[in-house]
Amino acid sequence: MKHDNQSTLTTEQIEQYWQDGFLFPLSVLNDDEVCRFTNDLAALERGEHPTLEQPLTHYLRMQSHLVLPMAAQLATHPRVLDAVEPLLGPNIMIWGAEFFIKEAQSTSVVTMHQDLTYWGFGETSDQVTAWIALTPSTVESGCMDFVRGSHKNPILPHTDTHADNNLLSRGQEINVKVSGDDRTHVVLAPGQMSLHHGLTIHGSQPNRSSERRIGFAIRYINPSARQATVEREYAMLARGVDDSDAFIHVDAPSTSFSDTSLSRHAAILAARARVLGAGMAADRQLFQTP
Ligand SMILES: O=C(O)CCC(=O)C(=O)O
Repeated sequence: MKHDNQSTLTTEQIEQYWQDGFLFPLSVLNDDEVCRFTNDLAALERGEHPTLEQPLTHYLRMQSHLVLPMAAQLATHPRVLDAVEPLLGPNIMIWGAEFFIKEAQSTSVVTMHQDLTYWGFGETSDQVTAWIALTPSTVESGCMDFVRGSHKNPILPHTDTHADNNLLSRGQEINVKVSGDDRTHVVLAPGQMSLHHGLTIHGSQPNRSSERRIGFAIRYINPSARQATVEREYAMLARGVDDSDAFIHVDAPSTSFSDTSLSRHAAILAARARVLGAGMAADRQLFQTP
């Protein structure tokens, strides 16, 4: 499918984002790029990578841009950053990047939640998530659902479910009933993306289609974001400068799973687990389930 690539947001789109807490669809990758990134992922899944200490999904699901050049390339893609810049300003950092893969006919879900609940940044607008579809993201394949205007709420109470089929780190679910009418289905074609605010209530349903649903989520922050739980936070500078001294900058990897990038990934994950796991029951782990 062909799309016209759009590199910046219009005034109406920017207003829409602040009004709704999300914006979509934005076309960011052309067909060749979608093909290249899905082929790169398929090669990794066929085992075309060095021997790893953890299963591949461990690296795909958490901080993939630290160990995979293809993930860093997606996260620093100029057309993605051009859409983020009007929301965050000229200085943009990557705080996290993860693949959300739902196999065909699978029960995997993402329960309704607000991202900022577990990020340690408080209720800031100095962050935005870009979610890029690499395969069709439809109601049938379990696209994301957003609750319009819900980013105007504070962080609301959540419950950890640690449910087997939940793709979130703690299986977290907001303690608010969200009816079908409240859900805006985020239907995206391959190469399109959505943007959402970290207070926007969102989640997704199982994939009932015969195709995999592959999304790549990038968590962007600007240098004004402040991590409450650690003194200096790790981040990768994607555009502009960071003069804040509040971040330890990490470079994009030049090869997949180099020894240096793997040890940095492990160190950052250990630091991040203290943030993401704050307040969690002591006998539980993040991503406890496969
Ligand atoms: O991929 C999904 O279905 C949900 C992703 C999500 O919750 C997020 O990117 O914040």
